[in-house]
Amino acid sequence: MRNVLMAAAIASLAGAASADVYGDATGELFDNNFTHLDIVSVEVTNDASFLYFDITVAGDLDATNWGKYLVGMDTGREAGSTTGGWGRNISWGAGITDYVGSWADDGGSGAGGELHALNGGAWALTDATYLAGTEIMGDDTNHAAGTQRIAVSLAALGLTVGDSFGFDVASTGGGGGDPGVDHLSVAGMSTPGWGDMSTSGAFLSYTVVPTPSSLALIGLGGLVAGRRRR
Ligand SMILES: [Ca+2]
Ligand SMILES: [Ca+2]
Repeated sequence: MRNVLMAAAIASLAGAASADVYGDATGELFDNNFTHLDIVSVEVTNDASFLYFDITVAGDLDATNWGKYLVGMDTGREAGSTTGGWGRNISWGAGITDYVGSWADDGGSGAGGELHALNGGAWALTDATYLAGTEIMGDDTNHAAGTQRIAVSLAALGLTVGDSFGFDVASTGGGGGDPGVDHLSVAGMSTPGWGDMSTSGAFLSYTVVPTPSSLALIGLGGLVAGRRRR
C-alpha cells in the first residue's frame, strides 16, 4: 500500500510540472500561403538546466527552406531594448534583454539557433548550435508536425526556479529588414507586408518551475517523514 501511495504521489507530482501552452490565431498573416510562418502555439517547459520552446506552426517544417523563428525575452537583467533579433524590422514592445534566432530552413533535417544577450546595452552572441552548442540546442524531431524545439540554458539567461520572465515569439523571413510575419503576442495581422515594421503586443509570461524529479523527491521525503511521525 505504501508503495502504491508513493507511486501515485510521484506520478501526480511529475504531472504538476506540466507545460504552459500559449495559443495563437491561425490564418491571420498578410499572405496565408506561408503556413510555415503561421504560429499555432508555443509550449514552454523547463528542467533543471534548460528552458524549452516548442514553436508549432501550421505548415510542415520539413518542406520549407527559409523559415526563421525568433524568441525575444525580457528577464529584467538590464533595461531591455525594443530593437534586436538579427536586425529584423520588429519593435519588441516593452523591450527584450535576450533573444534566440533560430532556423528550420535546411529542407528537412536539423534545427539551428543562436542565443544573443544584451550586455551594457549592446547585443552580443552568447552561443550557437554551430559553436559550442552548450547554451542553446535545436531539435527537429517533430518538424513534420510543424514543431521547432529550441532549448536555452537557464544559467545563460540568469534564471532560476521561481523566476518569471516576459517573452514573445515571431516568425520572419531570411532578409535583414523583414518584419515579424506572425507574432505570438498579436491576435490579428502582425504586419500588412514585407516592408512594414511589426510590433509586439503584451508579452506572455513564464515562471521557471521545480523539475518533476526534485518535486518527486520532496514528495517522497514528506511521505517518509509522515510515516516516522506515526
Ligand atoms: Ca498565427
Ligand atoms: Ca499571431
